[in-house]
Amino acid sequence: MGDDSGGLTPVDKSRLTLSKAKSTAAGIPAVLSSAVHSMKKMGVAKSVKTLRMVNQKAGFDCPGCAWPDPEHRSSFEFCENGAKAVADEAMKANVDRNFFAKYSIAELAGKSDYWLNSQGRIAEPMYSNKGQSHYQPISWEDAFAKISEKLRSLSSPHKAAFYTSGRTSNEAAFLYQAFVRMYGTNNLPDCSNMCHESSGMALISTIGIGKGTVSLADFNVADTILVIGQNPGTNHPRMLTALRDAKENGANIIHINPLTETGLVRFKHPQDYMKLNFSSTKLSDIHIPIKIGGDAALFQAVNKIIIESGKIDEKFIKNKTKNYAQYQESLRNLDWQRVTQDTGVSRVEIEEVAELLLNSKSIISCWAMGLTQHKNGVAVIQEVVNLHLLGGHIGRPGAGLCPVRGHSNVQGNRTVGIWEAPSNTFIDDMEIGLQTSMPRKHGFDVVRAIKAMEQEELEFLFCLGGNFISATPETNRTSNAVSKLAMGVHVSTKLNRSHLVQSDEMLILPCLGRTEQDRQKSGGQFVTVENSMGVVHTSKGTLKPASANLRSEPWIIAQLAAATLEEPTVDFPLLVENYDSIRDLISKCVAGFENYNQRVRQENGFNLPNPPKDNQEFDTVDGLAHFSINPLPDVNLTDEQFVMMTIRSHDQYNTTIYGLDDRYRGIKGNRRILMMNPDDMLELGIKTRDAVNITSHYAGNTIFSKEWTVIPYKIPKRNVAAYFPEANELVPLESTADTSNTPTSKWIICTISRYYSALEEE
Ligand SMILES: Nc1nc2c(c(=O)[nH]1)N[C@H]1C(S)=C(S)[C@@H](COP(=O)(O)OP(=O)(O)OC[C@H]3O[C@@H](n4cnc5c(=O)[nH]c(N)nc54)[C@H](O)[C@@H]3O)O[C@H]1N2
Ligand SMILES: Nc1nc2c(c(=O)[nH]1)N[C@H]1C(S)=C(S)[C@@H](COP(=O)(O)OP(=O)(O)OC[C@H]3O[C@@H](n4cnc5c(=O)[nH]c(N)nc54)[C@H](O)[C@@H]3O)O[C@H]1N2
Ligand SMILES: [Mo]
Repeated sequence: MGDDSGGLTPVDKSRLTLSKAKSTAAGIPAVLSSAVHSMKKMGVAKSVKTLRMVNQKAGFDCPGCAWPDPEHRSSFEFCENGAKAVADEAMKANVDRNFFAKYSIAELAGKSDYWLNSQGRIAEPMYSNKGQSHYQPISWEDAFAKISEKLRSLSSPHKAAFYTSGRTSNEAAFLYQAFVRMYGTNNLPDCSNMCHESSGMALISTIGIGKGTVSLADFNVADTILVIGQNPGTNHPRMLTALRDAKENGANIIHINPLTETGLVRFKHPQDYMKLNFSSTKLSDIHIPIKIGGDAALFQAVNKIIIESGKIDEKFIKNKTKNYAQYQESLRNLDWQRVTQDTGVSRVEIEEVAELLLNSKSIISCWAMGLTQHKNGVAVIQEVVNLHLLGGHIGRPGAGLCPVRGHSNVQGNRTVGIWEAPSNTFIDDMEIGLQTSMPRKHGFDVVRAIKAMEQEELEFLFCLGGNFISATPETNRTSNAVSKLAMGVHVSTKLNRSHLVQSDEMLILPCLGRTEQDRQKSGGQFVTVENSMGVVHTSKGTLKPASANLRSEPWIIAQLAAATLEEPTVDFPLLVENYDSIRDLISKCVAGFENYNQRVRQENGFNLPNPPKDNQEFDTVDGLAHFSINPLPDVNLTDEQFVMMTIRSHDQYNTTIYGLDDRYRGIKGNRRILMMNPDDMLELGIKTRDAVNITSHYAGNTIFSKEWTVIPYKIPKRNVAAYFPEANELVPLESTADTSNTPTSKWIICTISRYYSALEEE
């Protein structure tokens, strides 16, 4: 393995400038930044009109993230990054047949992600066959004919895989999984596999539901809120409003993160500027600068202190939980020296955190990728669950678990069946609702799908959104695997790298985005989505579609199903004439969606059932919540090794790069950078802006990547950080979390050496 091409992600560079990381998030710079972004892309009038519809009751759900909307909304219910996401979708459809005639696929592959995205919306369906240098236009009809012919010709339905990225509506996701299962496979890998899969696994096994247990109102009455492995200032900016309100109501906030992360230091609400209130709120009371991977040790230590203090909820533990005695026993001999070594945090600091927690009447724990993308992703989240079980901090006002989801409907996608490992109950209900039989054998998740492509067990990949090549690990290896496929189909809004790594035949099908009007035979349609807190509500696009040749995702799936399935028991195209019919079918097939059409039209939508949150009930095998006992992970590094986390900058949405600046961290103009502790730099004799090579190591294999620019950053020693997706070439495909199989994108063991340019070597 390993080549020295610098990987498959060409980078854009302007001049790298460095400044001090910001201490205050949002405020006027954020308002300005979003205004500039949207106005550049949309023009002033369209910007104002569009941004006023974001997250309003009659408008569309922000495609930015899954954070819920408050019941009493302001006219300004979006954030800087939501505005960027909206503006990005509202671009002109310049990526048309002329564009593809001008640039060959090879030329496009040489462009950066930033350049690709900034070309505009894709205007019409495109096709390329093996050996062709350029994409050619194709009619929708011919596109479906080609795809269905391929699907019908495969020797088994299991030779095909169907990926989903989490922006898809409930209506599209439901139809999609119904089609795929009627076709005959559960090969439904999705972005969750790389995201919150560890959360789902940890929560199902302990509290009986794979979702969080709090609502927005709980933030107002919580005593203490933990924010663990998450950067809300950049990735969930509207969460800062909830944290500020919580703080004003007296909550303490504890931030556990190797980095300080701007939003959690100080926060100014953009709206306060409108009211001329210039004060900012200090958000986190305690910041624990944990070493990457140290969280399990931290939580075991905290839980041990809580148990030994005797301040536990004995009644809850006795009546509602299992395995407490074993858990207590497992912590008896916890090794403090190991704890302080693994966490990089002193015993005094840990005791301070534990003290605050054991005196809190209600605790909320929020987390994101800093916990899930680790080898012990499931186990470490179970340790957070243990904390909540000790104090009965679940299913009461102000208390509960809060995995903060990423993509705006990723949670809804799972609820309506996007899962390669469906439960028998789910399939039973689908079979009854659709009067058909469906496969039960579990399918491939993302990592297994890539390996199956490598082995030529898969021949066909359909992607409903997303950017498979750039989001997945080990870019070179994954690209090689994908190029072995007979056909790749991408339903997309914007051009991305996945369109440029060629399978034998390739199709790009351009679709409507969340912000655009969707008209079907019966008239204008809305879709529905589920936010991070289990509320299902409507979303209705208001903008004129970027091109007349775009189609809605439900329409695309329906046409494909009609062209492919022999004798479907439902008339897919008829369902799409009026999305109410799709929702009626969901009512019949998926638990919790009774009277869907009626309930989703209520003012704030409706809550899906959530037994732990609603009644402190746990839908596990024995009806009890489970304490989990997990050994600490091995986080030892040798003298030469570093551990790298791959994180998001402030100017990107996953693989969509809006710009080259990471404003809050003070890093501008270059994304191929490596953040390093200044003491480590001194030890290695590396100066600011020196170029280095990075080699990642896993199970005896190495991956080499050259020329990364080092910058000093406040990060624990021997920890380094680089940006996703540039660093994905270094994430080993084999390195995944136990049980959830999520790539360990926050734990990449690597070594670092000086890079000498050809000139220097001479
Ligand atoms: N603007 C914008 N919004 C987004 C996205 C985007 O790209 N841009 N992406 C969306 C998606 S899909 C998702 S999943 C979310 C992602 O939201 P986040 O999870 O906030 O995203 P990351 O940048 O991956 O940040 C992970 C954080 O975990 C910390 N961390 C890393 N390793 C560890 C560790 O071992 N322990 C602890 N305690 N912390 C650690 C990092 O320092 C970083 O602050 O955001 C969603 N929202
Ligand atoms: N190293 C590393 N890798 C990671 C992560 C990490 O932290 N580090 N994070 C992981 C996480 S949390 C996630 S969720 C995945 C994200 O993986 P994906 O969801 O696959 O990636 P995105 O970048 O969100 O997808 C962007 C593309 O989606 C398309 N798109 C946008 N809107 C729409 C729409 O409305 N409909 C359709 N059909 N297409 C649309 C556009 O063409 C755009 O180019 O990446 C994962 N990969
Ligand atoms: Mo995600």
